[in-house]
Amino acid sequence: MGNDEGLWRKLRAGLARTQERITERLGAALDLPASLEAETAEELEEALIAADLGVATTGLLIERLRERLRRSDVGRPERLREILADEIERLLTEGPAAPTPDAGGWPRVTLVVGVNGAGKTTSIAKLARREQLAGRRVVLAAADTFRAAAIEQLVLWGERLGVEVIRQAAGSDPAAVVHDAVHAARARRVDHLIVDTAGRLHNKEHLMAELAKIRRVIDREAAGWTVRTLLVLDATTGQNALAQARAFLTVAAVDGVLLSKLDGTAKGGMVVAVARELGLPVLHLGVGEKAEDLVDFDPREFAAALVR
Ligand SMILES: Nc1nc2c(ncn2[C@@H]2O[C@H](COP(=O)(O)OP(=O)(O)OP(=O)(O)O)[C@@H](O)[C@H]2O)c(=O)[nH]1
Ligand SMILES: [Mg+2]
Repeated sequence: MGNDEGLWRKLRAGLARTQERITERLGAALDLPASLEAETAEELEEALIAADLGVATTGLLIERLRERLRRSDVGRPERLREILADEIERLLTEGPAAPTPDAGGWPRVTLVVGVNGAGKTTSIAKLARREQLAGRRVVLAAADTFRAAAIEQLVLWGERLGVEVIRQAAGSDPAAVVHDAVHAARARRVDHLIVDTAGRLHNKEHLMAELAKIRRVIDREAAGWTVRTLLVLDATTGQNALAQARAFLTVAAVDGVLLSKLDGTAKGGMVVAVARELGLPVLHLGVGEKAEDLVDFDPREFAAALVR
């Protein structure tokens, strides 16, 4: 599904704070014909680290900019801004080809994981909306049975969107909810079953055991379906989100990341850090609290929006 121009405008607006932070430090330097004076390089480095690109990635980026500028003595007055966007795009696209959001066959199950408050439930509503717009049938499973309010929140989204939510009482076995949901999805010939999970359980072992149990039920009951685990990370938590992601990766295998709350944070560089430092493909960006506020990730658009 192509990205709507309005959403990219929204993403650019969302990234404005990151972009301002980068450009206000560098001012005119970014618009000069390519040159990287020591002072500019230092400012740029600070700005990129402040945007949460990560120290290692920032170092690599500065190194590549220098090298590129050394080589580009061909006389074409490239602006530093363009070269920077180019190199950020390169950082995001090198390495093994990232799966696109719709790669793999249908029907599919997406297990949505992430720590408390990361934006899982809201993001599920956005993903459901995205599927509706693509003409696909979707069912949601309220497998975060840890809190009654979590179930209610998903049910409310289901009512708003006109999407069925499979639920049981709070405190029931999440794997049993998923079992029911797979059967409901099959009976209704649904294309995509999206599963909400609890971010916090009593401890890491408990969480790991629960996710593994859900996964076993899916593998058994939805044999032959495409199964994806999508990790939701809150961009506003910066480097802390990376640490949380690393912890999560010890609990469950993850296929891709949805980075939420990119609207109005100055930490847009998180997208680069997730891709580089976790080696996980970024598939979607959350840019608001409404069901429409989801953008499929595009490295070129993103890099341009970051340094504009
Ligand atoms: N601005 C903004 N807010 C968001 C975004 N995504 C989620 N939120 C808000 O973040 C808060 C937490 O979102 P939830 O979807 O409830 O997060 P969760 O991971 O399901 O939380 P738990 O169920 O408590 O683990 C809510 O107030 C959402 O409206 C986003 O992309 N942008
Ligand atoms: Mg939730």
